[in-house]
Amino acid sequence: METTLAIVKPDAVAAGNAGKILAHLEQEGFTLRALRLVRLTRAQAEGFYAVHRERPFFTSLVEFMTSGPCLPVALERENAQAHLRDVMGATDVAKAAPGTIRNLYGTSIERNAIHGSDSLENAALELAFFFPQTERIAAR
Ligand code: FUP
Repeated sequence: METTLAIVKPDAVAAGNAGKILAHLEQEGFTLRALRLVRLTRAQAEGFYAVHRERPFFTSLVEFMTSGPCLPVALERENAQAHLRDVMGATDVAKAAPGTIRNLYGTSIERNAIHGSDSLENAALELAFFFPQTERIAAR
């Protein structure tokens, strides 16, 4: 069984959509393995998105990700990493397929409701970023 990282982003938490997004994920067969409500510091947000440091949207993205609490969650499922990316939809809400989480709850390319690891390698790094092994409920 595979585990990946999702973050319900500050826009979705502020809009009161966190519960609906978790329910959507559970209906897709994901099991919750770890969950936190955190307000990222600037340094944490910059570190998490370090790969985008040189991109024009980086400053705004860090502002947004530190603007309020977000909800990192470890999700287990068969093929969890790829399936989460399908269920999330495209980065740009305008291009996200109907019924995807970003289509349902996002409002722009930046305020797009949810993050999901984009590879298994990044899933391992991002899970460790938020959840020490001791905080994760062991897979069955
Ligand atoms: P994704 O993996 O779908 O979250 O997309 P990226 O890793 O390419 O981008 C990470 C985040 O940067 C996106 F979720 C939103 C933000 N972003 C922008 O604000 N503008 C852009 O043009 C691209 C990404």
